Amino acid sequence: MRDRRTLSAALCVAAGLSVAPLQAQEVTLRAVSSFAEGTEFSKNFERFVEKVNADGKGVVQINYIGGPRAVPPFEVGNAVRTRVVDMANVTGAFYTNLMPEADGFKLIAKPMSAQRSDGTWAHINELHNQKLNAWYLARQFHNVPFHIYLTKKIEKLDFTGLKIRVTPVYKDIVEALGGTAITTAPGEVYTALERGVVDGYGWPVTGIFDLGWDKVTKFRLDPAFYSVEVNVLVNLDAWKGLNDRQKKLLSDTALWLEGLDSEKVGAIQAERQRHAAAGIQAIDFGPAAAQEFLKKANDVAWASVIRRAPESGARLRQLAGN
Ligand code: 173
Repeated sequence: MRDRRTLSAALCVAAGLSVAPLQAQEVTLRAVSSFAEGTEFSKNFERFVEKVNADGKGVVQINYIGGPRAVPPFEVGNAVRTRVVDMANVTGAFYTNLMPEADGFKLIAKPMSAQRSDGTWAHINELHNQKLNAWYLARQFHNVPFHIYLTKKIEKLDFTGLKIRVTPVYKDIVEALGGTAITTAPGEVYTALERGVVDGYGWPVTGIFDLGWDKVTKFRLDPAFYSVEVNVLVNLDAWKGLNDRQKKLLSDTALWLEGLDSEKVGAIQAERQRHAAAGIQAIDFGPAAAQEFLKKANDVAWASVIRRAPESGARLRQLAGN
């Protein structure tokens, strides 16, 4: 028996094939985050990496290379597509060039448990398979909304004359309110504010303290809107190369990661208090204006997604139910 195995191994080597190991080997995946290391939208992914590395000894490991110093945020989607990296923590807003529908994910605020059982996850996974050569392993922060933050007070819901830093998340609503949208990566927000290149910026309710933006922020415009989405993607070839045990460990840990969203309910309240304590004033024009703002934000975003991706955009809207 031993001789035969040795012989077949020798033949494989001679034929240029790798020798099938008796036990599946540990696989190491290279991962990056599109957000700075240790900041709000990297932290839970970093916990995910730690848990995979603890639970996956001998099965699967993640080599976390780090944040945007490794790969610039708007290039992370392409880095996953071409397998420059095997895995990434990245928002769809950073890869709308490859997948215009990705701009619609912010309009889907259902918990991931619902998205996984009602076909939403499956549809979005298919989009990632086709357009990004990626497996949609997890989505985080469905219950965290966005705000527009300002350095100047406004007297009504009108951005005329204001320059606002955006990503695709906020571009349509900023322009619909008469503002000038200037796209930058998160890493350029502080300097843009400090130099007066912009009068405000879009960002989630959480995380503005991480890079010191509180020092150059005076107002937070209410209401909050949309739903944050930061996804864990795996290059599809890398995913297909994993065995069932490796896939299961990653998938189970992905569900655990999505479950961490429940921590955000309390964290958001605490963050709003922290804004107030830092002297960041809420601007609120009352319930009628809020309703009008939310309707406009929803309408312009769907119109924009459906214009760029008529078929899958319409399907996404159906799944979003709004
Ligand atoms: O503002 C941004 O850079 C952005 O689009 C985003 C998306 C998800 C989480 C944090 C920021």
